[in-house]
Amino acid sequence: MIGGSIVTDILNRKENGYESWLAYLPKSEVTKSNYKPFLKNIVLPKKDSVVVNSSKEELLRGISSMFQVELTISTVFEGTSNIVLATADDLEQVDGLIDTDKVAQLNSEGYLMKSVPESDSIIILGKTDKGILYGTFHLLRLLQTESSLQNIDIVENPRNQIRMLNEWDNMDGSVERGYSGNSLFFEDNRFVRDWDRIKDYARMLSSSGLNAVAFNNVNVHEVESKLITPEFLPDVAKVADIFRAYGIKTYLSINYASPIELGGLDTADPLDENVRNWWKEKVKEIYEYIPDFGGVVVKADSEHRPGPFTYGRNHADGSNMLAEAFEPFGGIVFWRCFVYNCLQDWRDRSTDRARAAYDHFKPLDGEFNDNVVLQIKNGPMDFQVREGVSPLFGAMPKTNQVLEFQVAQEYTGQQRHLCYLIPQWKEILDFDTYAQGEGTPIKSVVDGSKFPYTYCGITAVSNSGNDENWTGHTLAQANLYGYGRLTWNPELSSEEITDEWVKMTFGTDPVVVKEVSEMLLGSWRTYENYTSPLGVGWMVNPNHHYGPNVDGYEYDRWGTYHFADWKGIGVDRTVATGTGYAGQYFPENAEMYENVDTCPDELLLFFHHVPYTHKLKSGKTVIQHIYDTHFEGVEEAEELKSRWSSLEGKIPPMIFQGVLERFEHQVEHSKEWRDIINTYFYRKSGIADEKNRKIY
Ligand code: GCV
Repeated sequence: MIGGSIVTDILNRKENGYESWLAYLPKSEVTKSNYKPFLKNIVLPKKDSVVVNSSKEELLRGISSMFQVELTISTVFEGTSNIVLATADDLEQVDGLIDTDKVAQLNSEGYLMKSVPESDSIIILGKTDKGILYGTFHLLRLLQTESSLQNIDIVENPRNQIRMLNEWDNMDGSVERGYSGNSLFFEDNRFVRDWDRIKDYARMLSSSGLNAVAFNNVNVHEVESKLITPEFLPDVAKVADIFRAYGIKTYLSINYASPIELGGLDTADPLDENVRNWWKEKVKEIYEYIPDFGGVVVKADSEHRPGPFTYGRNHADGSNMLAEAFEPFGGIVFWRCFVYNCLQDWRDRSTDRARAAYDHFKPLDGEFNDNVVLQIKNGPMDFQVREGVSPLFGAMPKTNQVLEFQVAQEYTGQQRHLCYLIPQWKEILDFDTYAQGEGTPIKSVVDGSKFPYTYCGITAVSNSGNDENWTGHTLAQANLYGYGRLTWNPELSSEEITDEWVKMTFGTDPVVVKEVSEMLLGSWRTYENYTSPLGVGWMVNPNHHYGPNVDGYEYDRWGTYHFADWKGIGVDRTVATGTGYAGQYFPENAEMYENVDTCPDELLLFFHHVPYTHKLKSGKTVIQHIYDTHFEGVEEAEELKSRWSSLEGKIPPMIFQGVLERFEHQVEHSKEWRDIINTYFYRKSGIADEKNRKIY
């Protein structure tokens, strides 16, 4: 009976999305015969480690599931049909078969992969065991996507040093902005009992290329503050053990006021000697439990969180104080730049939320310690479906930076709507900042190739939870996978990443690959079409941020996030007549945005207040654009639903049904968006739809 239930469990897991892109779907007989010559034995490196063990386990699991072959294990490379796992210490095993110059090109996470056709073997050689792990996942991906193994000669290094996820998990088990169940880490103010699930999560993250996780919410409340105390550090260490085996470092978000809340001090002033010493002792204690602890993430002076402003200090004072405590242990302090006064009266045009991060941080360039990294959201507002990019990228050459994305779909459909964000992230990474003249895209700032940063890379708010399929909407798994892949290599195209994900998750049936890929790739534009127009953003219900409400956003009591009146709409952020935000960019971009004629249509209302009759470059008026895109968006949502319906029988039934239900909701909800937005602007402007469609 027990055996029976395990079998059912595994079947369920394949059927309900739990196995994600690591489902290792069984291959057809023809495919098997192509690959079988390579699949007999694994040769292990001389030096064993937990990471090598994870690589071995994954190969055994993947190959047995796809090919029903049980690999043997050896330590010597001889005969044929070997998958050779090696590090730079094992060069004699592969003598003459690989180009040693290429080994010199590898960084500590890089690997080379080479096929040896004479002996039907594949060599995966990492500079360290981490390279072996990433190379193993690469090999499995080639098998999953049915790519040729014949003439492989690859050298791979991750482009970004830090490739991180921020989980916004609370210890009561809830997840802030979580749309896929509860926390994977906590329940009832303690750690979960299901450590296996954390291991599966680590496998998923590592397979996509990630190497760092901070697993509690950046809003650190009373109980979470205690994560850095002996009450919880043993459990933090357990999570770190699991992650370590997959090449992932563990970080925590901390409460800036911990010296008061945990230490009984009467201040958290960063220049106070007692506070500084308290942190030094605290950090020492953390490292006694977790010797390779990564460091901390800090949200300070933002949305009611404490910070150095309370003591008349700035953010360099606050972060450097922590950085000093972490420095002896090699730890990093991620200091978030999401600092703004949410209670501000935005009617006063001399202030602008979009300006806040730059205004606070730019003047401090050069004042941060080497182990402080500024964490900057991709846009100056807050993960809207469309907004400008943050002008801080490239503006602080002497200060480490990481870019922060949001994989969780807070403002992009909350994982009930399909909104595949890889194309959005590509646009952001490719955006030319002009920080060092033409050709300084954001990706080249955060990968550290333009400025001598000690630490840099990309982080993101995770979209996973304890729903069976991890992400609520099964197709939202593609955002998590794609985030990792893009972070590893920002040069990958959206199409390549999508193709991989679909094949790994649903198999290689060309109809499924074509349909699902096209659906994913167009879905961001569709979502934008029926929600907030032309970069103006927001227009959501207060607090939970789901569904249309033009004047709803809780920090906008005066309609000042769009300034819509009977004549026009948009926020004037020009230097000439507005908030001056446009002037925070380097001159080429500043000029482009300043001028209404050169400002791209999709960001027009982010930078300019214009009459509804203003003509866009497309030739349409703003008001007609609003009407048209909202009607089109609904039609596109309907098409998504019918394309998905056409795949019945080709997708596991449970996943098919779950996704279909979400599309049914998306269609209805897109109509609500269309009607509320169109009606609002029809009534404000009094201008009729040229096409005479029904607007109430
Ligand atoms: C974790 C937005 C979200 C908050 C989030 C905050 C942040 O305001 O709505 O839930 O808090 O961003 O990034 O800190």
